[in-house]
Amino acid sequence: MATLIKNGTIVTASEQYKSDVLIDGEKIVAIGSDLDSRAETVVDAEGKYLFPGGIDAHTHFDLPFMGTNTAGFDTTPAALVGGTTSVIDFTPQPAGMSLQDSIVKHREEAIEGKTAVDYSLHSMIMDSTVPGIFDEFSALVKAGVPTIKMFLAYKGTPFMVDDATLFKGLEAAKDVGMLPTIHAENGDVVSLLQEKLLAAGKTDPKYHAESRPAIVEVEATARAASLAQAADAPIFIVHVSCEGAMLAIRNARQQGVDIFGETCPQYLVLDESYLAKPGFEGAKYVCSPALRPEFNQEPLWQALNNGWLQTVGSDHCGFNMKGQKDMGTEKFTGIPNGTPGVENRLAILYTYGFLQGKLSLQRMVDAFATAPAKLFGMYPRKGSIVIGGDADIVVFDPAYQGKISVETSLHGVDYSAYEGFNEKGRADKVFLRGKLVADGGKFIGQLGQGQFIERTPFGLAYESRMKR
Ligand code: DUC
Ligand code: ZN
Ligand code: ZN
Repeated sequence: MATLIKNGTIVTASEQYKSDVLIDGEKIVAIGSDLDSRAETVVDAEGKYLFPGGIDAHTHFDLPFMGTNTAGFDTTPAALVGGTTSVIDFTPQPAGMSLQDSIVKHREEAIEGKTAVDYSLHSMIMDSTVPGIFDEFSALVKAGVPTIKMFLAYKGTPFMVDDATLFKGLEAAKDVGMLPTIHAENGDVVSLLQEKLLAAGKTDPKYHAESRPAIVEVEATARAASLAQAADAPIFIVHVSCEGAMLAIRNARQQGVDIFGETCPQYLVLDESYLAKPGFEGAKYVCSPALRPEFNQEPLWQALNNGWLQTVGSDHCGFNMKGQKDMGTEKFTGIPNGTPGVENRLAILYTYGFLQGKLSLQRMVDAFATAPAKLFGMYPRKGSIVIGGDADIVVFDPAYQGKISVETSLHGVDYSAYEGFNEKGRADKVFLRGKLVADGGKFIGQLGQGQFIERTPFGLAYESRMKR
């Protein structure tokens, strides 16, 4: 079954040009002008951009967290209508279970037969007391899972690792070519600040930001970078929320540390004033790291446009206000941390980045698709529009004008963090491995169509960089 997309403007991380694209089965088989083919389906993309299907390397579907569970993989059509065709989800590690068994369990129980997007998994240490946990890394790499998350926050839960564990993890990851990804906040200090605020009767959602100020993120980011340098390991810092943490990454990189960073749409367009909305509404915006004072947004856009931060992930974490966020009406520490956003990544980057002159289209495509594909071992199968690659393509209509609303969202959560935000341009048609799965904002695929993506180890790229 062949599809010809005619007259679109292909945008890659390095260029843009008008061209036709021929898809046969699941692959892109030709790119060129005036392609003449007997394709069964012809799509006229005159006046539209062709972007590679997005890769959201930071999602939490079906994550047990803070006493409840996030929305599951049956809500992944939200990703597709927003132009994201692959996600890399963080795999929960049940207490006492090995990392490998956790991967098998997450796939079998939460994902297979349910997911609409292609997916891969990061391993995630949630119980570092499991014996031999670092010895498992090489088996994870062999199973196509070459990334591991470690948390420097969430004291009092099994998530948080101490510096010794972090250092051991960095060394073990490096030895097998894994890329460690780090949640960088100083969990000890956050815990002390939380206690102090609650003791003073400061229980509203807005105190979430006071309990985890930017400096605790800056300190942990700089510490993680230093320990990566000490271990001679590469490192990827997730959800960079503030100028200081971005500068810590940029400085470490200038000193030769192989460090990379991600920011998220919420840190680019929302600020800490949202946490102080009337009543309990601020709970919608309780995520960690916390939303920051607005002045941090410009430096984050600048960092993306200059390549000081490489990727944008959503940190999608779908909790309802009713029945989940409201567990924290008495005190902000009871509010499950996280915001939904898997549907909105491209909309925010295009409308508030490109159209406002903060991000070139090339940098946008890189942060949205190509850089995550390269860093996380999915390139060139995913992440660009190339002959031989999977036909994951977004036909993007720049003329569309709308507004983001929970009413039209597919994310399966009872609010949108971007309610009322303008959406200029949108993913008009989305192809996943050659199949049209979203059309005009509607999901027209099937749950269960998503496939597991085995990823290659970062170490392959790392070694070639080191030999330069
Ligand atoms: N931050 C969140 O906001 N939610 C889940 C995990 C995390 O680190
Ligand atoms: Zn995190
Ligand atoms: Zn996260």
